[in-house]
Amino acid sequence: MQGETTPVAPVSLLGPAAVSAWIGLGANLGDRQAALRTALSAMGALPGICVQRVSSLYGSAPVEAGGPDYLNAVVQLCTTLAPHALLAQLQAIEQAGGRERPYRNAPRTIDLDILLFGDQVICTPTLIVPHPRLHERAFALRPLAELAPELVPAQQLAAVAAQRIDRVQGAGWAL
Ligand code: PH2
Ligand code: MG
Ligand code: MG
Repeated sequence: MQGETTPVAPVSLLGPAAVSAWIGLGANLGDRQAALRTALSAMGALPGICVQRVSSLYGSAPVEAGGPDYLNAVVQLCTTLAPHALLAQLQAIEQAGGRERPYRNAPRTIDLDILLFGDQVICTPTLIVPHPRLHERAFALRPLAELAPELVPAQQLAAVAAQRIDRVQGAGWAL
């Protein structure tokens, strides 16, 4: 029936303490697809993390930012890491991917954002979860809704419908 969704089971190879974390990936400089692929395999190689599911790739117009179009995706991780430890690991992957931060929302080789961390609400100087701008960004909501429609209210998707975003057809991640 329309509107009905199946909740994502908290499956984990890491034991009962593992939590589902939803990571937004974005890149708009260099070989964007290679950067997302490299970040995905780096995440999967970390102790305490397993990659559960990967959305399609989406091409999107920059939102509140300049530069070339982005390639975006969302990945569901299962992790035993604490939120700030996960953040540190994601930042290390960004660093290894040549991420530079000359100004806010500057074009970037790779951006990895924690969108959701289980059902936790976190508000610290270095990490806010749920991501504070998740609800206003089609480039995060659309791939998240592809993986977990129950997490994205239809009215949030409707509110960002004017933002240009297209699912990449064909080879996609070419994993
Ligand atoms: N990231 C931003 C700002 N704007 N626009 C798109 N389309 N995709 C992004 O990943 C993105 C953005 C800041 O992180
Ligand atoms: Mg971001
Ligand atoms: Mg970021």
